[in-house]
Amino acid sequence: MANENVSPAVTTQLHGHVLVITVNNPPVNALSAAVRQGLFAAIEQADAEPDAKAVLIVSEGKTFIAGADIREFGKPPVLPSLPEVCNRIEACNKPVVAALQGAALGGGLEVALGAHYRLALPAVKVGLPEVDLGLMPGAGGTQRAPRLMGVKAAAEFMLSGKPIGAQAALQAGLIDRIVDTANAAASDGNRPALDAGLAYANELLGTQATGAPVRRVRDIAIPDPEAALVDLTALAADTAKKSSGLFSPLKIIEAVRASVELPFDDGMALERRLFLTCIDSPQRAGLIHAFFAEREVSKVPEARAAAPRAVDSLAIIGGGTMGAGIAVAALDAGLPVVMVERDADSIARGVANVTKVYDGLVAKGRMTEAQKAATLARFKSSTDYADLANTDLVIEAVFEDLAVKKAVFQQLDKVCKPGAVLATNTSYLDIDAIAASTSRPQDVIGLHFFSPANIMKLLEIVVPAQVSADVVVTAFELAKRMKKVPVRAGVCDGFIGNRILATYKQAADYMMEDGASPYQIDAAVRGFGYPMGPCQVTDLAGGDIGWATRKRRAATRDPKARYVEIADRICERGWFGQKTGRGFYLYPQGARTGQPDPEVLAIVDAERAKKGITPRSFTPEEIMRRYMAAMVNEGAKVLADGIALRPLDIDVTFLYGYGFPRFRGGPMKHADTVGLANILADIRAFAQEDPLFWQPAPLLEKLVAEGKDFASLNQRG
Ligand code: 3H9
Repeated sequence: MANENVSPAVTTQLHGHVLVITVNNPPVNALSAAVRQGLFAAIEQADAEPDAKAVLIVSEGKTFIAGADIREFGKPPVLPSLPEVCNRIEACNKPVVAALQGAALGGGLEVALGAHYRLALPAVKVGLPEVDLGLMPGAGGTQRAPRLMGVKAAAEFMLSGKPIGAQAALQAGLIDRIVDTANAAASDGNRPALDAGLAYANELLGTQATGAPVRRVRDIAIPDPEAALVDLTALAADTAKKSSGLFSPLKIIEAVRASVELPFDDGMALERRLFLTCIDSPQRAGLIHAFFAEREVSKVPEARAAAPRAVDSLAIIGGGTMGAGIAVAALDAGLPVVMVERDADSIARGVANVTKVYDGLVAKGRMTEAQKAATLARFKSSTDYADLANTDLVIEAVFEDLAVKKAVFQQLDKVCKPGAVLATNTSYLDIDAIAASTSRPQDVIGLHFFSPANIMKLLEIVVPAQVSADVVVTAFELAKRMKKVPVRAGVCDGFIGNRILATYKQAADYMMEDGASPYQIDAAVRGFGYPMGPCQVTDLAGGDIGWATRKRRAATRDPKARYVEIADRICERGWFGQKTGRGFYLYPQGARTGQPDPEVLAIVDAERAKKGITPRSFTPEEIMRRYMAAMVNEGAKVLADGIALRPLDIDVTFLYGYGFPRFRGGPMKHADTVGLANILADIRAFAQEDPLFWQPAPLLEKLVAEGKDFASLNQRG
């Protein structure tokens, strides 16, 4: 029988007595309408075709099926729905085998659970990651997985969202067998899943005189239902505590509970209802926005214009916290690294900073001594710039001072080979000026890592005026190797993240002076979904850092601008946060969680009295409206200045560098959710009190006037 297209994305072909259904919907075989329609029609065909005694579902490409097509969510539904497709597969009266390769995720795994037999290639990853998108499995996963895996294990699998490998899937009962790819590949070139699937289907047919039986997961009894309900109650209590405001985790437990308490079809109906409430939740919109945004950030104009330079060696100038963190990130990416410091003592400290990280990993059992030795074998240290003559990419991470940095770049200009990429890790200095201090500004770029650089995912790639496109692309490539999330930024004081941060911290300072305590501000920010409030972050990072910046900027500060001195008063007492045992909070005996400090409240009171301010009260909602209005307003200015390419670049910056709650999608997505007209109305109201600080961004005014949102500025590639 010839290959038949049952839909644009699904074909069928009879191989002997096995009807092979092939899904082909690049790049990841997401279950868009054409795939659902095709699968449904193909099963109908299988039931009707007398020559077909068994059915095999396989996919083209690297991935079995990555799940529902998440671009369709929020749009009008197209039939058949995925649960209908999975039920139709299960209802097939001929045995259906699913042959999994690559990833079988979400709806992809649910299709496989609708089949009667499942085999997998050894490298397969299976998972129900819907929770990461603010969703729950919605095509039978919550009803079928518990029947195969056991209730508690299935609930935990869905709550974690983490995929598991073939062995674990076999042990959990999610798949029936793992195929030895060595044999399968030998039998026929590049389609091991097809070969293995055909072999399995024929084997099933061969052993049964009457044809192989269909085995439907829906018919499996839930093991030990009473114990399962006790487990679920405990899991629900634990999840309510840990899921910090997330909507879908408790819905997952509710649906799994239905698998124990209700007949299968009623459980499916409840799953559908709960799934649709998740689809309607703004958290789903925020999390799916984050999913696409973190993939879009790498699509920058330079990527279309140039290829990356080869980077086989890397050097770091400076062995402080930042330099050492970057060195570790580069070593972890498999690169050979040279660290350069100005003298023997400094380089010894730098090397110790790097070694300390690996010692910690060994102590925690996350690395063996042998692995540590192998990693450190790629790490060299030096006090001589001449050792950089052959290095492909150099990252400067010295003291944050323009003159010091320029001096380093002049040295690099002398010793580095032509074509070497010269990067600075400055967090706010003028990179155009640094580039201009060399004879090769086309090779100079900013790589702004966040501390600790070996842990934090964000990397701002700061693009000065004269840098060549291939250097920008090289930086993106390096970010990928280092498993960082890169965001393209333009040159200005603070780039995207720290520039916006400076503004909303100011808004927080004003509220503090006007009546909100540091503890109320932190609590409101945590209530919004951040892991920590701004005063806690200051205490963690060290209050002296911001203090130094404020002192440096004092001379250039607009004398008309409001300036709050509370943080200065705290720093003047030597209270720099956790490292000194007190800051905004008290940290008795090295405690990591701070306690409110009455003396800090007294300082706040004294500052208010000094300025004649009668404190007023702020609700958490009022605090967040001001905090977010300041963030969004500055974000709009950053966009208009071309510092960020698109609103989504700002979103990703804050998700990965500043702890912004992912379920809100980022500050610009959040602004769209709240409504730009509402944000602008707030800014105009606040401007009555302080017109200098609360100047509405012209871009925000324009979007509101045109009835548009920030999403309209996110071009998708
Ligand atoms: C679900 O299944 C709900 C059901 O339970 C119930 C329904 C009723 N849809 O990541 P990559 C795009 S919820 C649409 O760079 P990789 C992606 O945007 C779903 N598009 O590749 C990118 O596009 P572009 C549960 C998708 O090799 C391109 O494919 N499933 C989808 O690094 C390549 O992606 C998940 O949550 C999708 N589902 O990683 C799995 N997935 O080229 C989500 C990807 O325009 N997907 N795209 O930038 C993944 O985890 C990874 O994509 C995967 C491949 C591991 C599969």
